[in-house]
Amino acid sequence: MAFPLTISFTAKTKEEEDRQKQMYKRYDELILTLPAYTQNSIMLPESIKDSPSEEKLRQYRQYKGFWFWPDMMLPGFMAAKDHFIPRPSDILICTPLKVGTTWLKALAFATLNRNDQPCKQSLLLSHNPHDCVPNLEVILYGRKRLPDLTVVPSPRLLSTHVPYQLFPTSWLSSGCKFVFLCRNPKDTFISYWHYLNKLIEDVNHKQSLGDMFDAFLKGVHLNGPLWDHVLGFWNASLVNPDKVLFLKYEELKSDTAVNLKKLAEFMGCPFTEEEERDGVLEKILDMCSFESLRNLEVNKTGTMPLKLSHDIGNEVFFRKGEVGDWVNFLTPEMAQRLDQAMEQKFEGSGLSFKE
Ligand code: PAP
Repeated sequence: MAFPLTISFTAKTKEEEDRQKQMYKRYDELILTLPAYTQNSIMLPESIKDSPSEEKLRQYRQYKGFWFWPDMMLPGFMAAKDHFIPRPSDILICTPLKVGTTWLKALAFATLNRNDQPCKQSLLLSHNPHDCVPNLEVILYGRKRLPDLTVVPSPRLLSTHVPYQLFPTSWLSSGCKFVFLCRNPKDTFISYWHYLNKLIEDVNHKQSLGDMFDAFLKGVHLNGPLWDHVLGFWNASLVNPDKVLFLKYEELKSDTAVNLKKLAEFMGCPFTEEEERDGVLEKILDMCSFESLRNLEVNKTGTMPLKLSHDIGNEVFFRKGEVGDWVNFLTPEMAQRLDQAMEQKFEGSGLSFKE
């Protein structure tokens, strides 16, 4: 496989392909036995009818305490959990949705590959960051066939939206590194609300802010409860700071250079004094800025291969890119409820999202 994505698959014979299809079928069967949240209530598996693909965006399944899209994420995660073998040199970008993953992927990719691909020749100029740093559960293992990742040269830069608590021992003991990014929960929620309603084409199925807000506070949020997702990585970063780097979107915004240096050091490729003098860091920051990425042709007109009935334009990943946009959507009462809930959840952890 070369990056960006041309995935080669492990199955070389028809028999092996059939065996893998059977395996994915078993995952699907298991997923149908999981509790679901749909149409604003948690439903038991037996009461859920098979639903069209768009409805599956509004329906989550709960797997080991976390909520997932049943179609687009869970089978892929189950396959990755059982078959992905991390190398000690791998770097995994780990995020809940809508916290700045696209940006972090661009920064990490540009930094890690800066010798082979100086900014002027970067693949990021012609490919969306999600194509350069593929996601394990949605893209690589989400196609009902196992990808052959052994052909990818080290260090492999991959990503996942799966919470730390669900990582199998094989990932945790592999020695690979995890870079985690999170964001103020109010902005995360608002960004996700916009995103979901972009993915849902049918106007009758668009999600109201109020319904989604109530669900969010109950913990029903893609790859959430958000607080558990964040705390999983937070606690791991305290125990194992060499293996888990914990970053916040707001800090990345307010001092991108400092955080980029931190990221480079963590990935094992610190910027040299000479590089700093030559402005290598600034060039990466410029190339990965919201305006630069958003204005690239590929991000204005390109599309993303999500398993939906319609194409998703790459522009969906570049909405506003601001801190505090929640204020334009949440009432003061909603904001207060969310703040209080988060304060409670994070109490005693040493983690906060004070503004
Ligand atoms: P994903 O989970 O679908 O990959 P993700 O990239 O994590 O999405 O989050 C998208 C958010 O990051 C968007 O925030 P908004 O909805 O509040 O606007 C998007 O605008 C923002 N974003 C994307 N690229 C950048 C960037 N280069 N700098 C800052 N923010 C960015």
